[in-house]
Amino acid sequence: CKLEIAKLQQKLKILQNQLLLGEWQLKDLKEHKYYWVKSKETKFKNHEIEKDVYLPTTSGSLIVYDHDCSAVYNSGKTTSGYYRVRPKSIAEPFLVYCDMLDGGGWTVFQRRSNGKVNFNRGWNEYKSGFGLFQGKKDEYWLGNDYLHALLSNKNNLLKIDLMDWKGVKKHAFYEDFQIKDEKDNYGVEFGTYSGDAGDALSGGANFDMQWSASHQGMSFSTPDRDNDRFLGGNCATENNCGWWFNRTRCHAANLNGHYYKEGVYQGNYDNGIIWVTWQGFWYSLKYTAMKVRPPSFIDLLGSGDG
Ligand SMILES: [Ca+2]
Repeated sequence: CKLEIAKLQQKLKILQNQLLLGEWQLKDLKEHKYYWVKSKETKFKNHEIEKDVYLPTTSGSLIVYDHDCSAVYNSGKTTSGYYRVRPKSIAEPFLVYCDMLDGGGWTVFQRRSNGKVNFNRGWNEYKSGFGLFQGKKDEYWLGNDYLHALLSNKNNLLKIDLMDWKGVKKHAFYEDFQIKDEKDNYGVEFGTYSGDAGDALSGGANFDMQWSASHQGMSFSTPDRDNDRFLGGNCATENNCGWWFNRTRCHAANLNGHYYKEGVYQGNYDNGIIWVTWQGFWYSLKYTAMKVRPPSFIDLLGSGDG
């Protein structure tokens, strides 16, 4: 009889644990609306009767994968979409788009595709991230703290996918991509370039441009936090975004710039979405994605998910 009671007590404990887990999951679902997508009921012209219907996303399960999208890929999930990952150096799991094409395992930390998300934001928003985390082409900045956590303690390959307004695609690879933590202003470092878009992160072809516009070793600046080398002002204010700006010329690549709805643009500042070694300062790109994965995944086809 004693044995039976002990068994029952054990069963009860298991059930209690399951209940606790269920409660936690329910709480999590309620608190994080990013598990749900709004269905677009724009059929109704009268806005008063527009309804927000919430549907589970493809990432609707509460599974948290280890570290990054390469771990998701290795676990057998080879469909592109939003997954929850938790790099070991950060306590809270976060949602991110995993690009499982292009060799698979890419963690996407930046995307521009339609100009719907405002990238003119301050330090804290770039720190913790902003944008939409629902659709395949949604625009977002993952957040500098998350990016730092993703990149820490290992080598990473950075791939940048670019597309112009004619649908022409180019890409750039950088080995050993790293960013520092907040106390070092999320300073960026990168290694050898390869690809067909040109090495804009290093500032372009001539020495003058490299001195003035290379992004190597630059701190992150935002309109409310001037960490650049431009003594006459704040590059982030001129360019309306956060980025790793340098001096005078500010940048040779800026993928967080203003989203112009055409390629060629004019203005007081060359503040579009720029990759200078491909389209110059006065052409704003239509699509960009910045993504990372461990170098062991290296895939030289470079077709991209863009
Ligand atoms: Ca400055």
